[in-house]
Amino acid sequence: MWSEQFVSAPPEDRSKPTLRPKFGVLITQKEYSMRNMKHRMTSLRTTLLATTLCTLGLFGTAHAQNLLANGSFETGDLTGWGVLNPVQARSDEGTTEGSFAAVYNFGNVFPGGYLFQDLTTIVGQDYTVSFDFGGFGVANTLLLQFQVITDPGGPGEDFLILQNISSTGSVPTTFANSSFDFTATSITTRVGFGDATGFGASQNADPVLDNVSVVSVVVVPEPGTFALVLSALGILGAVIARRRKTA
Ligand SMILES: [Ca+2]
Ligand SMILES: [Ca+2]
Repeated sequence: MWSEQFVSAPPEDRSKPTLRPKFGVLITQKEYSMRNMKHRMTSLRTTLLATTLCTLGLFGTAHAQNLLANGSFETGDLTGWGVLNPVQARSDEGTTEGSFAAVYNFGNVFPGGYLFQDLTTIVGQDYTVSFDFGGFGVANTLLLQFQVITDPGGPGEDFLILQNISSTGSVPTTFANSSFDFTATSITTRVGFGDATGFGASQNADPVLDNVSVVSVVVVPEPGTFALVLSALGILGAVIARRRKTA
């Protein structure tokens, strides 16, 4: 940082050379003022850049995070999911992401397979669920029942979303993306996908699910992130205050 004590020239005599012992060079008061201003502007730009990177980087990461475990079934099994009735992770009936998808009713067993995950959610927070669903096999109508349940197993248990999505069986599987928004009303929210296809339509055809994600719509910074950003903003404020004071 430049030291004011080495500048002795009065304001009305800005062309007078002034010795700055630290660097052993002569500069005028005007040059000194310009260098000093340039240094302060560089500090201000650095602080602004740091604040912007901090905000975009840390907040952006929070926004993109999939709250589901193994949402694309790429472990090759159903790790992370609760499973009722027959569902398998398979690689031979089509996928939209990676090498595996969840296949219901493979081998013409009894239909009614169900996958679910219970997520920790923030009351009042908006979330988006996205997934790809298709039917594999003969051209029957296959149904996937999509559920979002608040407070599963608790006194406030209720459906936030209950929606059947249909697909017609084909080879290869034709997938379509679905996306739903919900606002959490409890600290636990269940996202479930059930095979609602009737027994006859399940013969020689299978519902296939892949690429499932749940993300927060509005970014929720963690306390540590908030402190970091506030700290950066504090430095920015101090730099601006200093500039005003010395201008
Ligand atoms: Ca996959
Ligand atoms: Ca089947």
